[in-house]
Amino acid sequence: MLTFYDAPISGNTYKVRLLLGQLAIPHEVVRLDIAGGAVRAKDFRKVNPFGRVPFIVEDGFALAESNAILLYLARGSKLLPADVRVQGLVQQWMFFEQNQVETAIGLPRLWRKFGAEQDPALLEHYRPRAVAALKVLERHLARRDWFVGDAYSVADIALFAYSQMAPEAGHDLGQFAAVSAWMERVREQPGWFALE
Ligand SMILES: N[C@@H](CCC(=O)N[C@@H](CS)C(=O)NCC(=O)O)C(=O)O
Repeated sequence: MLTFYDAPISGNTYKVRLLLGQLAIPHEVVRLDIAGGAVRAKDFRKVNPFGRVPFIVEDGFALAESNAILLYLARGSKLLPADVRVQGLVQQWMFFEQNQVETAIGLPRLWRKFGAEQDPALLEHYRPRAVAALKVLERHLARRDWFVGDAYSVADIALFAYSQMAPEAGHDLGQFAAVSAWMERVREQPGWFALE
């Protein structure tokens, strides 16, 4: 049995929730309260030394990091084609997501939406980085429907999670027509559901 340690609000857990739903993978959910500190609690750290969600355990095999979890769970499915070069490109975009998109959009979104600390200097630090990342996505999607090849893959799931939050982080997606059109295509995928 697969156990999925989940929490609402998080874009990283949303990626895994979406994939589990779209691939109809049987699992049980342990829902943790991030704001209440459950993810950093001693008991959870015993199970998951990373002290973060998402996290999965399958028959004693434990895995952290949202994109590693997506790649593991999608193996052999239409969301992760077998071709090694296709997989290389999927991983390229998933590393880019963690490195350039997730923090630059996710942190300002968290601060603005949930009223946490709002250090103007930090917001200014992340703003150009998020815009630069969105421009990379925009240029890539200008002539393509999907990030890799001609089909929806785990790369699209990974990149959708935080780029959809750009407006909540203070960015106008009106300037990113190709990204906006791609988001609509993602929303039309069977089994898609919105982030809570
Ligand atoms: N790079 C990790 C990031 C995991 C992460 O930062 N998770 C956040 C939620 S998005 C978390 O567990 N926060 C709990 C806390 O900081 O107490 C991934 O992709 O899974």
